[in-house]
Amino acid sequence: MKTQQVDYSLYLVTDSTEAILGSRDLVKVVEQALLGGVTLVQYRDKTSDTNTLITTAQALHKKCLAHNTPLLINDRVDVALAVDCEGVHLGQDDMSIALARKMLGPGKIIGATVSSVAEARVALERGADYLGIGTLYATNTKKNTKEIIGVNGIRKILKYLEGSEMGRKVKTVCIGGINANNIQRITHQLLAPTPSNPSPKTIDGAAIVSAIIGAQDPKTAAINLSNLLHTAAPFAPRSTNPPFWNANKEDEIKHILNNTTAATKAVKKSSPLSHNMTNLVVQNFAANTALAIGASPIMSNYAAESPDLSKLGGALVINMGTVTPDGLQNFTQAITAYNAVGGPIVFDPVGAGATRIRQDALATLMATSYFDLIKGNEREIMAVARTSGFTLTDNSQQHGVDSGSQLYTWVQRASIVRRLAARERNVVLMTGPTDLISDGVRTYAVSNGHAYLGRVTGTGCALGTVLSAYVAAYRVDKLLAAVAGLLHFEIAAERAAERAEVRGPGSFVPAFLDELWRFGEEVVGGEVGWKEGVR
Ligand code: 3NM
Ligand code: MG
Repeated sequence: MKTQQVDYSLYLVTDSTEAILGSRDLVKVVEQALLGGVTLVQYRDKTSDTNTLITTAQALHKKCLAHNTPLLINDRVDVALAVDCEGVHLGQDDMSIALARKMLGPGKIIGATVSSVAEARVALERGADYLGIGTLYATNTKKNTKEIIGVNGIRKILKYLEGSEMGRKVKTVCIGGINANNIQRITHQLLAPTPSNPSPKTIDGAAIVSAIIGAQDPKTAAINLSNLLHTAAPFAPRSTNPPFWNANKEDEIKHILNNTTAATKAVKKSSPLSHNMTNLVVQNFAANTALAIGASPIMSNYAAESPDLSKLGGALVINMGTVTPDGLQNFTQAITAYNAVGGPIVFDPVGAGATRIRQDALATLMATSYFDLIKGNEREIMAVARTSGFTLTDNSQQHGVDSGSQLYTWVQRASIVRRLAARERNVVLMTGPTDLISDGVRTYAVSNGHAYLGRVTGTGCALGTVLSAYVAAYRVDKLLAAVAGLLHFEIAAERAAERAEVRGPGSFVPAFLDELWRFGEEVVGGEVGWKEGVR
């Protein structure tokens, strides 16, 4: 069995402990997993004596051969030699790759655990056939994991590997805490093509212990994981594929306006559900805003309702405005439900970066969720960008949840918005006097709006609600759905402020709701533009 022919996609790593295997027979469990479609097996047993290791490895090898699936042994080169299986997997404290290669010969597979670029470099130089990159997420299966590196840690290593021919050739799997809830998001977000790099290096597979070995029915678990791995994530089709990459601007403007008009019609016609998990300051205003644009709001912070709500064709708003431990748990539960059905999620990281607690909440949410759209002011989006792994020079902490003065130049902001969207494979909106919005390829600037919006509490959050209705109702193009929602909101504010009876923020509010309501199907012309150098 040649290394090149190995299918790394669904890589089963075994565990013989009471906590995961229980009292079941490992060989039978692995056989079920093979029937379910695992493509590679690693026998990992940290406690049994050598004789048991060899007997079990022999039995496992027989089953694996019957399914034409390679068997690797964790750590024990001697056991691999004794049963003449297909190779070994070596941790950082195990035998060196060079020595193992000498003992096993060139035909065997040698894999190495790596957690950093430095370790990846060494493993590559020493001739590892594949890298097991981890620890992705915290796991109960391996207690002495060195570091939780998350999707960003994996990205860094993949980026490093992309830099050399050997790196591009080496196979990679990620490991740690992978299960049916997160496997599609992980593969979706690790593959983030951009126009300059349409096929970036990504992982070749997912290495899994407890989600298969610990499953009640390992065969069904493997079938399910394999299906998830081989079908696009439910949210993937809405990651836009721009038709106008090389088009001229006039055509592009026409295309934008056709789509935004259609999106506004779609919202009015379908009255999409906007499920808001939002803070107590803005619940009333956000609900009124949703009603005014023709959407159907439900304000529910109780996640137990979300499996039902997620099936109604609407979208979810996660607003971090008044975050609490309970709230965070409700958020992740609801996100899981919407991600599972591909229901769009708008994330509003209110006050992100302002406190340690919010920073941690942001990190948790970013690590466990796919958000279709992230919206925030400059500081919030910069905090999100840092959490996503960007190194930004400015470290000034955010003081309140209002936007404050701008810290970055226009070009820097546009560049971050675009790169963040490309990395997260979603849409990112940075609000400000000029709003910047991008799907990682197309980046637009919208300069509509009015200063009164900054004098009324909850307008930013209400914008999140509007955007949710638009991405729910208009699935043709996620970016343009969001642009449409943004225009609806900002232009209604302008029209309201121009009304004779509006004397300040107080009288602005009812006028704004009126204009949101009246904003119709008229063609909005000449009010959207972009600047050179951003695309
Ligand atoms: N190695 P589960 S994490 C065996 O980080 C192993 O190198 C890891 O188990 C590493 O799929 C891990 O149950 C355990 O989370 C993964
Ligand atoms: Mg080891």
